[in-house]
Amino acid sequence: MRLYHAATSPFVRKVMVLLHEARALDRVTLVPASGTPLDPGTLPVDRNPLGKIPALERPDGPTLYDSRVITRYLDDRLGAGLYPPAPRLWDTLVLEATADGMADAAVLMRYEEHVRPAASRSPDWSEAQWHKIDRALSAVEGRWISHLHGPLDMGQIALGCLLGYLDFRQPARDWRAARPALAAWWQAAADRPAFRATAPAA
Ligand SMILES: N[C@@H](CCC(=O)N[C@@H](CS)C(=O)NCC(=O)O)C(=O)O
Repeated sequence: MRLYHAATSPFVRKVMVLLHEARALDRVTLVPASGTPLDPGTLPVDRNPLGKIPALERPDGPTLYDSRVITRYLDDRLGAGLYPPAPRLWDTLVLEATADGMADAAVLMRYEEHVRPAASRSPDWSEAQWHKIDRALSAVEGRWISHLHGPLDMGQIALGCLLGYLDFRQPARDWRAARPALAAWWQAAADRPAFRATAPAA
């Protein structure tokens, strides 16, 4: 299998953490890819018409894309056990969707602040993306802490990837301030070898 990869992407990191946890890194060749909506660069637009990574070339069918599709596929193929049976599955999927939604907002902020030409940037629009993240982090602090302390699943992994991305790209925003339980969870979880080996780097 070939994974289109960038070390800064929170979505690619989800796939990499899964591969580490499943001890299956040797099953995938990493293909460096980078670009933006304004300049797709080496993003695999011929493999994913949306021009986004991660994308996974596989031997048994067309290229897969969207991190949630790839992680479901690899979990099934590798028997990683990171999607539990229902009914816990529904919580895992909602947590993963919440974390991915925050990552979408954080990536849009990054594009707004660093890719869009300076003259047409909108601080209000960026701030509106941050509000989504802020609201969702408070929802996690309010209702997801007991799930976070259960068995490792893709919801927790997606959340860790998002929190790592916030520390990497938005260090001035103190997301920990009013969220002591979430901060404590991430401090411990970030020490897992799979998270340590995949921390974002410029
Ligand atoms: N929903 C997608 C989001 C992937 C995504 O936004 N990837 C970013 C990198 S972090 C990207 O490829 N951006 C290029 C673009 O938007 O043109 C997923 O879960 O895979």
